[in-house]
Amino acid sequence: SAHPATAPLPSTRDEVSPLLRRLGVPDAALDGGALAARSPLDGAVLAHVAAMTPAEASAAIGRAHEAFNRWRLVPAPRRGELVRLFGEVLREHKDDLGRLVTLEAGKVPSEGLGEVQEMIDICDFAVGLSRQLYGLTIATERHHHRMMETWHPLGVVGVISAFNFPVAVWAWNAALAVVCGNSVAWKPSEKTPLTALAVQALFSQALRRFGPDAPAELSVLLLGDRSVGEALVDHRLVPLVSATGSTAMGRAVGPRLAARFGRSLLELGGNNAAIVSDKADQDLALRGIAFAAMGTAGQRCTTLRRLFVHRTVADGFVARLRKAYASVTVGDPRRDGVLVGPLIDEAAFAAMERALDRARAEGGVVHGGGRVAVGEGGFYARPALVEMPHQTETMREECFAPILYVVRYDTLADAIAAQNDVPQGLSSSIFTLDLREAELFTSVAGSDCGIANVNIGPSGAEIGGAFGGEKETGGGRESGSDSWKNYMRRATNTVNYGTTLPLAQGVTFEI
Ligand code: UN1
Repeated sequence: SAHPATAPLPSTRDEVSPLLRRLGVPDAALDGGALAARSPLDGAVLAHVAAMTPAEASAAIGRAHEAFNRWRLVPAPRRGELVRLFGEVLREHKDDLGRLVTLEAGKVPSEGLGEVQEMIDICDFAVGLSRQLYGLTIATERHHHRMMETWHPLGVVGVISAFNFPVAVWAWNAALAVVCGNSVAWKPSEKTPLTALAVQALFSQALRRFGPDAPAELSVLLLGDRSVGEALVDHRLVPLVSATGSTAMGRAVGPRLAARFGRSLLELGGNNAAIVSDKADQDLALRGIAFAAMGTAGQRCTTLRRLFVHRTVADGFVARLRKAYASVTVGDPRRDGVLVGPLIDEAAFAAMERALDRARAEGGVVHGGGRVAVGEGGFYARPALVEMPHQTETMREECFAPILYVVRYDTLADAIAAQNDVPQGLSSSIFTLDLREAELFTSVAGSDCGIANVNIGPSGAEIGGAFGGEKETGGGRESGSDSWKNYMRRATNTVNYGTTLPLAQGVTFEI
């Protein structure tokens, strides 16, 4: 329920308890633990949940491995039935879980609900997928032989998720992993343990509805600090870890996994750009850019951070953008009309201030920015639009806050080159009505990102496509398309149904 601008709001702590109860999180899980769960809305401590030790995490992973050994034998379409039931449970609890996302991650209500909708969507996708885990049949060179591919599950799939998509990222991974026959071990962000507990409770509900074929520990939750994440990454019974977070996190996780030949699926930093051509529909561009840059308070990995505007239209367009920036309502997301909620914590706000200071020193002109007073405990920032003379070093780094840098360009080739000239490669857009420009942007000589859009912003991807990016973004693809193959191993099977043994490549070997 939304609140008008002036009416007093209930404390986040009061609001969260009945929500958690309805979501099935036991009271005992919320008190006395070492990990404080806070709301970014007001900084209040919502609960103290128990943090695991690395040894406890390893033991839980062992139990998930036992669960995998049983689950892999359940036919895939039956496994899909579990995910269908989970989607049903999510639909029943969408409002409560969405609200919990608002309270714990600070998203505005439509984005909190939108995140749960993404979970439901990936469940639907995975249910269909459970009947489509297709392998190829391949022409063999030999008589009376058949060659084919079979896809098998991997084992315990580790999931490390970030605070900014505290529930959907797990679901993109888990829904696919489970229909593929894996179990899941989840290390959520320390900043969002409550949503993780709620999701785990909802998944357990689906397991109970499914019946005795479903192992109770098909999904285990590993709450705790970095050492728990390390226990997951180092565990020899975890063949794949899908990790979403900063490039720094990926640099720690990737090589550590590689050292034991574990697989990684990395979704790391984005530093996403959009190009506004002189041939753009400017109204459409303005709306797309405003959401992509300011939505989620700039805390999506797909958030728009760099804007390249054709010099001939830049003055007018930037003036309109400044107006949009000045008019957007920043505040407690539970209030009517608020589009931009808080940053996750004080450190995020400090990082934003530092980035703006550096941009100024590089010749940038900053519009907006600074703290907005909303109660006392939360860190609310006015989104900043920063006119830059050219693409500077500060612009090459991802700062997880609502800062949009604007640079003017003369030729599309220059704009594309500048867009690509950063270490990250997640998402990108062009706004143009010119067919040649649009096609060039999506061509091999265009954007180097995993996502390249035309006439929509870089954020807000649907689950149906493969999601992820290149370079320091980590190269992983999750969610739709054929991402499921990441959660399985491929076996090539050659079957001889003849009575002779012809060797490949014409080799003879008579005994
Ligand atoms: C993220 O920020 O971790 O495209 C992922 C989007 C969302 C995914 C964001 N579907 O913005």
